[in-house]
Amino acid sequence: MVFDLDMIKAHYAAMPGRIAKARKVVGKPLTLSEKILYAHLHSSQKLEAFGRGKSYVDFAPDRVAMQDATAQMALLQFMSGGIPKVLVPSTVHCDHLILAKDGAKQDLKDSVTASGEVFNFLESVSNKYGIGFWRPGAGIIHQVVIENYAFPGGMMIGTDSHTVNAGGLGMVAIGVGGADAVDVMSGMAWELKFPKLIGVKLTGKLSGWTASKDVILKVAGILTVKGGTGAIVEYFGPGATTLSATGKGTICNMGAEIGATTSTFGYDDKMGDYLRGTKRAEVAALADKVKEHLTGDPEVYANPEKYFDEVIEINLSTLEPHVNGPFTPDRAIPISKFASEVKANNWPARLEVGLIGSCTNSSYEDISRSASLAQQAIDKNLKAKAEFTITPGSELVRYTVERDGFLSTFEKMGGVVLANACGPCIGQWSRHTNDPNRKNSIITSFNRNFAKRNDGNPNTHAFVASPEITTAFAIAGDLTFNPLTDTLVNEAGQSVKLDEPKGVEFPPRGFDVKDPGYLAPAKDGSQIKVSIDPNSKRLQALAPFAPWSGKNWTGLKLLIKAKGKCTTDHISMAGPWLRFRGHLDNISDNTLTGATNYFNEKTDSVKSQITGQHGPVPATQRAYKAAGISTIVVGDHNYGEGSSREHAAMQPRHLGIKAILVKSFARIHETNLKKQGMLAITFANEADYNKFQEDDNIDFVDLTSFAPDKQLTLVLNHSDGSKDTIKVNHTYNAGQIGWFKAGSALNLMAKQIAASKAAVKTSTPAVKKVSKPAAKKSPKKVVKKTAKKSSPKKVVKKSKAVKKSSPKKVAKKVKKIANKSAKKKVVKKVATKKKVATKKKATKKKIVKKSAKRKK
Ligand code: MIC
Ligand code: SF4
Repeated sequence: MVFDLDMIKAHYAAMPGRIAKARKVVGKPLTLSEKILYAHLHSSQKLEAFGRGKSYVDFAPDRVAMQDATAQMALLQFMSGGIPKVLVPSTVHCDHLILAKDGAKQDLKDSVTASGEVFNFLESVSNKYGIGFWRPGAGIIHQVVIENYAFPGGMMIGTDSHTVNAGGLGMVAIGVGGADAVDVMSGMAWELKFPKLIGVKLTGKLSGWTASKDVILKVAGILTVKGGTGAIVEYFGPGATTLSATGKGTICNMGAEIGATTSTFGYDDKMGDYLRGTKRAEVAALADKVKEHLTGDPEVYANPEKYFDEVIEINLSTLEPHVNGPFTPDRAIPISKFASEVKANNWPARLEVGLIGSCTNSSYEDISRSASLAQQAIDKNLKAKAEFTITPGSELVRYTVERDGFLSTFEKMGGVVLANACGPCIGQWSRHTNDPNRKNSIITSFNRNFAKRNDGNPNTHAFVASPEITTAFAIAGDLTFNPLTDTLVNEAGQSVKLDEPKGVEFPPRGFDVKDPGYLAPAKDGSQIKVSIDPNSKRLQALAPFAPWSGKNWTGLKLLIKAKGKCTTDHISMAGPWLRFRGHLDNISDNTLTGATNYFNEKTDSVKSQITGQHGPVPATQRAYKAAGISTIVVGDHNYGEGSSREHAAMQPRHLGIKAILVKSFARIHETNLKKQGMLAITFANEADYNKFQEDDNIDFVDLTSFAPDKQLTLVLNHSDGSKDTIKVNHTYNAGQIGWFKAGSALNLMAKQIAASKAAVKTSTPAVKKVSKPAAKKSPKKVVKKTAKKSSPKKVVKKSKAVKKSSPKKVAKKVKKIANKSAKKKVVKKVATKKKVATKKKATKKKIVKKSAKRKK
């Protein structure tokens, strides 16, 4: 089944022309990333040579994906926007809310019971608004996307940081917060700072124990958790074309761990094979026809230093397997040095659990290579010394590897097959342990290993490695074992050695699946009712955040000065808290509970300036809110690293925290804060972090002149009567300042939609006055045009309306106007675009119809 083939066709038809124009304007050969970005400019975005790391640019992504834990908030926001149906192909995937405990069947059943209310909500919202729905058990979002939706040269966004996985099929796929998804689903432009470009040249060929995962483990070691911030990592070179598409996906997936905006690879035969292998031969044939546009220009790859901001070279032939961790994904250790590191750091050498699979590493290739080791363990009479779990990424993979006997091989080795879901990767793991605080080691083929992430235990040392290395360690049960060189003693007391893993990229008998778990939405969902029980503990309708008062802020208290790593897991923990992802007030009770207080080095213990006592962060903040006292959070580098969860921004906002001041932000989190109307600011002088004292009263003295590229000034009034005045930076552009003033991006959007609706009511046709957007057509428009060709009558009827009055343009127009925050003008200007207004409803209906048709 090929989804949205018309959209892909239309995109490929338009891509060469768009790229040629962009090349002319930029004035030099283009990287793949630039080709994809320039080919996806929003219709209202003027084509120019954008400044990397500087220009804010409006894009029109081809599709949106959301997973259950983030979709709840995204869709609650979408519903409040008043748009009848998504205007861009979108999907929801139920994967995060499934608790791993006893094995796939039982766990799925239990989770569907425990989270039925949420799954039903997501299903009915999807049905109503034209969103494809993947049921619990269908698989993990990124594996399902690469198997069904990703296509070379496409652009998508997803409400999960590992959306980047689709780079394995040559997409620019970017993780975002739910509010961004709302923009795209509503047909508005999606804004992104034009990324910098990091080129990674791969030479040589993988062999033996080394796997694709080791490429990204190595890159993470080189670039660290913030080295990719604001950049796209583009892989190329002769080594790149030797890697399978899913191997490329693994590399791109974990690119989220270096903060990269995304990672991607040029289209090659391996991608074509994967498309054909997953029953998308039509897409492969289309891609083949435009293949020179689906990779960087030859001049770029011949002289990468001239075209990328940074270039890294890795020789796959000499690359060693790596193990990264514990507690951070960028502590990269080659396998030859791992045993000595384990000993030198006193990490627990006994391995308790090895976990393979997840969205990062669960291809047929991964599973078959790991199964070859499991088979050896059986053949060589070795008993696995550690527990071992397997998480298939999708039902397609699970069904196929079960059919081909791999799952039973794992089970013979003592492995437990978990549901096709995130499970232990996101703390949805009811781990069998007698002491939840014991110091212990686990190893996974996942991507993240922050403290407490997998099992909530701060003393679990989680290491990340390839599935092959993970399986070998699970057999050995000992982290000082080197599978490449060492022997193990089997049940008969003999010394045996594991041979190199072997596997195949594709199932020799092809992929198969009985029930992929997909539900197409209703063609017309207008009659579907979505109701939220006001007494629900899991779901809560959203109330808009209050707009900015227009005044400077004075007398803010310091809620917490966070020390060191403060990831989104520290700000809004996952695991058991995932159950409240649709209930903002309930989930706010975990706000910042993982952050370390600089003043006492404890987590979830801050001093209240009301009582002088120390207490939990959420309760302290709620007391401030109740007393009408505003607060600020201060933090370190790369604040908000990790997940795309906008809860990490919405919760502080909901609890009354006004500003987050840090040394640096992770990209998605900074945007999420801005979108939710928070003030996200950075120290102009990092050392000023030290000036904050526990009892400070903080004043913002020039917020009333908040403007792009202009520093803000804070006065710290210390309890001894002394003061410090400090400068802070921000990256808000004029539009984003509009979000701040309105209270949130959503507030502003709702205002604009209301204004455009009002204009629809009051205006009369004046077609000729509509100004034509200067730049290119959005991909969607091309789809419409293509479709039109097949029904000539309609072409005549629709062409003007479609051209001039797409809701997208109306929305964009209104957005632009509203950004100037002249409410009166909005109405006036929109009213002069009378044609736009009168045709709006009709056009919207037509588009909606078409997008529904495109769904399978
Ligand atoms: C993760 O891997 O951390 C998650 C859970 O998938 C998150 C999304 C979430 O918090 O819901 C992510 O990566 O964005
Ligand atoms: Fe799920 Fe883990 Fe992948 Fe996030 S990284 S989508 S939690 S499997």
